[in-house]
Amino acid sequence: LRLENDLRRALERDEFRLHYQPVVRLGDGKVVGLEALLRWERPGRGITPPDRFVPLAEETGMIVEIGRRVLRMACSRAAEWRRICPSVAVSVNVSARQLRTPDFADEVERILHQARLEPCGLVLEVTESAAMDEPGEAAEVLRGLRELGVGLALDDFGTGYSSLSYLKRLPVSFLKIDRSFVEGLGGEADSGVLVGGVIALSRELGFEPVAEGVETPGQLERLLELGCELGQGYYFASPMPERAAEELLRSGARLG
Ligand code: G
Ligand code: G
Ligand code: MN
Ligand code: NA
Repeated sequence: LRLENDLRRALERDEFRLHYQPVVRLGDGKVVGLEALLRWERPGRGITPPDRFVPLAEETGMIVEIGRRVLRMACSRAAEWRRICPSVAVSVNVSARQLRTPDFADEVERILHQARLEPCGLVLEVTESAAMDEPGEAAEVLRGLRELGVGLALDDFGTGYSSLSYLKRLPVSFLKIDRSFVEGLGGEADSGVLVGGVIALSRELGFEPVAEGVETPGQLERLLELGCELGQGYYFASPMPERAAEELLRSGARLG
């Protein structure tokens, strides 16, 4: 209850900020996207990461209002950044609860319009379990979003239990390979067969694979061998404040 009140106050005081982690082309380190990651910045108390408050925000429904703020912030940033780097897209994590809001696609459309952002400048990341939850409804909302022209990514892939026939019907552009798979690459018990399988499955379904949690040059090398072209992780860059992300885009620097 204490945390719930604090969250309400945080909304009133506008204490939510976004950090951004670059998504890069693995072949040359070019920044092709930025994933927005929510941070709660409390004066005098430092930064609270999302796993400490997103679950409660979901339970209480506050995630709907927080998520709206997140989308507004990310879309206005994306519109500015596309003037620096016209092909860059910003990804936003969307929770199951938001996806079940019946007019979610209309809201996204409104926010894109207000931010003057082309739909292709936004990618919405949905976890495999959120996409699966009440399959009919989620798929319907996802189709509405897809019709708007926003990109969709299936996040944390491999941690859920999606049926192949269901996956095949999802109107998704990207499949993000969960970092637990990437972790085992290039080490002693190399998980290359597994990751290779996920990459093949992804392409078979028409989804572009994106590797998460790339931390070492060995993992990068194996991902390239396995035909994965996009990724993100500490090896390239950690999530960074808005200002630093903008400087990175302006510099045009390659990462890695
Ligand atoms: O940034 P960090 O690694 O601490 O993120 C932890 C988790 O919080 C990740 O699973 C991420 O998807 C989730 N998350 C980050 N930002 C948001 C957000 O804006 N909305 C929602 N619903 N989840 C987020
Ligand atoms: O669930 P989602 O993929 O949205 O979570 C993103 C989270 O992963 C962020 O909280 C981010 O801080 C974290 N993250 C990003 N890169 C790496 C990495 O290379 N290794 C690890 N362990 N975590 C990472
Ligand atoms: Mn994500
Ligand atoms: Na993820």
